[in-house]
Amino acid sequence: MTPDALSARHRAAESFAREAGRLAIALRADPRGLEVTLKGPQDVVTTADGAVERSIVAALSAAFPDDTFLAEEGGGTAGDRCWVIDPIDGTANFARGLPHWCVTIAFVAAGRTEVGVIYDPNGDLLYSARRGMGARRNAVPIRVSVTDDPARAYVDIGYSRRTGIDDFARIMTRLLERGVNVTQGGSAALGLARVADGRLDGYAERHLYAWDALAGLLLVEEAGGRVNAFLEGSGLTKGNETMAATPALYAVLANALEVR
Ligand code: LIP
Repeated sequence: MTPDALSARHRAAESFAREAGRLAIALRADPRGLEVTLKGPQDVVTTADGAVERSIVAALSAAFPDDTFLAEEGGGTAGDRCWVIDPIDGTANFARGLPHWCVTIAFVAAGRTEVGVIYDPNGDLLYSARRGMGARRNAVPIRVSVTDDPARAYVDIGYSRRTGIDDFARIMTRLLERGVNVTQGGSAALGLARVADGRLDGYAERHLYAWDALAGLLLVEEAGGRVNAFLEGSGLTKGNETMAATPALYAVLANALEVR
């Protein structure tokens, strides 16, 4: 793809992510209320997720009619030029009015993430990365933290019912035994964005879908962090393990998840 074609998609992702965030806030505030349902054990979805996703897909497909889409609610097919969209990442928080959720949009070309955008409408923070061109928060360059000591590290470890409780307990135990401070925010994308801007030192989760992870992983990589090869194998369509951290702490996460 030409640099111009990627720049056009980068700008579009930024403006459509902002618009989508504002729509989600408006739907959340709508007195007619949100319909909240479960699509699996503790896997929450609201009427806003679908509405916001349709608005993003409509805008992007009007701008780039030959591109394909893979989105959390509507699914899709992963072509050579593919938009990967999670309209509301952290839906469980969103449904409860907890301000820890975001809009996340990634663009994958020829099997590689080229653009990643995460918009946090609660903080009005636009995280944005383009491969090879660094990462920014509200247009200001960001870097991962310099933390290298596990006893000073603060990481976010995600969990879903797609993976085993014992496995999660072992991961937490290994990290706590290393002296690491652990939190669980409930939004993988926002957790990864906060690793990219240095406010957290790492994020890991046994299984995430591409729409949860890709934009955040590119942000961390472009901010000088180390990430796993999420798109290896069938990562784009089936999801994968997710690990992202400062270069010095990556091995601590990999050890906790027992992966190379
Ligand atoms: C969520 C992720 C979270 C994970 C949840 C879910 P959603 O995304 O952000 O890290 O633990 O299972 O996948 O469903 O809110 O878009």
